[in-house]
Amino acid sequence: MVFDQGLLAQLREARHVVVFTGAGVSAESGIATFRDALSGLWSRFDPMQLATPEAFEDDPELVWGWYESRRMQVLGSLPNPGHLAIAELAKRVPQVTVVTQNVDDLHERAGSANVLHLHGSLHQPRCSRCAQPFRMPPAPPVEPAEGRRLAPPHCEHCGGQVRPGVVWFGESLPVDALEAAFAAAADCDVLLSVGTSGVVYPAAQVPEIALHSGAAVVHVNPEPQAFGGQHEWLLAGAAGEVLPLLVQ
Ligand code: BJW
Ligand code: ZN
Repeated sequence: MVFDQGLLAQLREARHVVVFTGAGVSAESGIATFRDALSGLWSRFDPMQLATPEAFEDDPELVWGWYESRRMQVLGSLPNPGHLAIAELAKRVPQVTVVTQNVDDLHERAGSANVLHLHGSLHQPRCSRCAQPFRMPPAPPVEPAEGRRLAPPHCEHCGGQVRPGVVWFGESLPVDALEAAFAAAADCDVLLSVGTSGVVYPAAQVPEIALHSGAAVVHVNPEPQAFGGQHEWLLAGAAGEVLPLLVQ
């Protein structure tokens, strides 16, 4: 793959790079995306039955079982060359801020520090009543398979049902992470938008803010992305192939 020399120079001279990631960066680790036509989770599951607070109220066993099966899958997966290249970038640029919409911990396991998680984490469940964090036992009594219902545990403080620590549709994003992501986007010289469809708000504002603040925005995605403007670029390909070449 041949990169534009102007783009490479901007990256080399950048003072602050934001890497904004979505499900596509974890696809090569074997974690399904949401909206890919054949393999995306939303092609097989109804988000309104699984990823809303109402869904959890209506059928906690269905929702908890689904998230536990996804958590188990992440625990059995490894960071891929895309995650590793993002961690490597931090050694070459004075400041790198990783902003992810992903609920896995593969950036951290690849070595990225201070990752901003806009949509929470599969690994930080909390009480649905009093919001206290819940410490998961090392292994579940029954390893949940896709589609298996599982009763959520109860909070040790108030007895409420424990819920996944992710952000569902209609819920607010964690204010501190969102504010830090917006501030980083307004400050950066280059933003790499990796493996995201960019349709879920307010997260999708992050690259928009960078663009409006004069940064170069580089999309890394095997699918064509709708964009325009002289400060926007598309590097067409899989994150695990493009990023190691870009960062070398
Ligand atoms: C590769 C690849 C490879 C594949 N390499 N790339 C403004 C307008 C319209 C609607 C709204 C709006 N503001 C708010 C809303 C409502 C809603 C929303 O945005 N809806 C739109 C979808 C229409 N937003 C919300 O509800 C948010 N909350 C909110 O706004 O609160 C305020 C409020 C309160 C009350 C009422 C109204 C508003 C919360 C959104 C939470 C999203 N949660 C999810 C689930 C998390 C838990 C879980 O994991 O189950 O987050 S949805 C899902 O989408 C998940 C993701 O983080 C998110 C983004 O998806 P992502 O990462 O982009 O994945 P995909 O699959 O879409 O794309 C993958 C990409 O990778 C593709 O482009 C592939 O081509 C590419 N790819 N292989 C590189 N190897
Ligand atoms: Zn509680």
